[in-house]
Amino acid sequence: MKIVILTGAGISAESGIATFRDSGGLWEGHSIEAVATPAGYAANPARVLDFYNQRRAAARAARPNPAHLALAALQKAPQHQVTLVTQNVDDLHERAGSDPVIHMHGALSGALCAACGVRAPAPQVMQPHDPCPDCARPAMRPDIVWFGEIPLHMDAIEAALRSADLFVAIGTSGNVYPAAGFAQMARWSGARTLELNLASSANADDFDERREGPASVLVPQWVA
Ligand code: BJW
Repeated sequence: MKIVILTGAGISAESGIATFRDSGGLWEGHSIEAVATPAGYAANPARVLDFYNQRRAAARAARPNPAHLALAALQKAPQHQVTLVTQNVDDLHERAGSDPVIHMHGALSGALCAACGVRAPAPQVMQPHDPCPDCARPAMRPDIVWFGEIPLHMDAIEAALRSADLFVAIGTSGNVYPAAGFAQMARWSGARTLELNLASSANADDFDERREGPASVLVPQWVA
């Protein structure tokens, strides 16, 4: 079976990584415009880098939970072809053993030169005006997709959605596009759609089946 899985912040919540829109989530303590837009970065790079430096440290201290581990096991099962797409910028899927993982919103482990476009590993602590290892200009920024920027690997994701038999969304609120449109796209192409989430999402109507509960319980149950 061809399965496309989309994960969001909810899958890493039980590893201790804050979500965005839940009570106590990241957007309660930070303005989206200030820390997750190119304009916010241009206005105050130190504030944005501090936000991502803190999140890089939090992700490093976290460990994969049973939901990440179950998906890694499913991806290895020979009877399925699993495309794992995550909106998350942590590396908990990789640390659970998943390979490949499509990071459509970038990764905390990466840095991107805003001048020449070269990608490089991010230092644990990024500072304003870090020099590019290739062109030497002081233009390194987090390799993260901010609002108004184009998500990564869209061609590969759309191809997988078009041929999927099953689409599964795990721990994502369905508020941010284009990811929030994937269930509908997969459905139009004939896939069954399943949502695993602690609570109802904004696009709950796009799913043939919904199961509510914590990812660390629901995902291993579904994979078994
Ligand atoms: C649990 C749980 C547990 C908790 N177990 N579950 C008007 C209409 C339509 C679109 C737009 C519009 N105006 C602007 C747009 C586009 C815009 C957009 O969508 N805006 C909306 C706010 C309306 N999108 C963009 O700008 C994107 N780019 C784009 O569209 O380019 C055009 C283009 C597209 C395609 C092809 C060509 C061109 C870019 C979006 C970038 C998003 N960036 C962020 C921040 C950067 C990454 C980072 O810092 O980490 O990405 S925003 C933030 O939201 C982050 C996340 O990846 C993303 C999604 O959040 P997620 O994962 O859903 O988390 P939460 O917190 O929202 O939800 C958590 C869920 O978990 C909840 O449902 C809980 O119930 C659940 N949960 N604990 C299971 N234990």
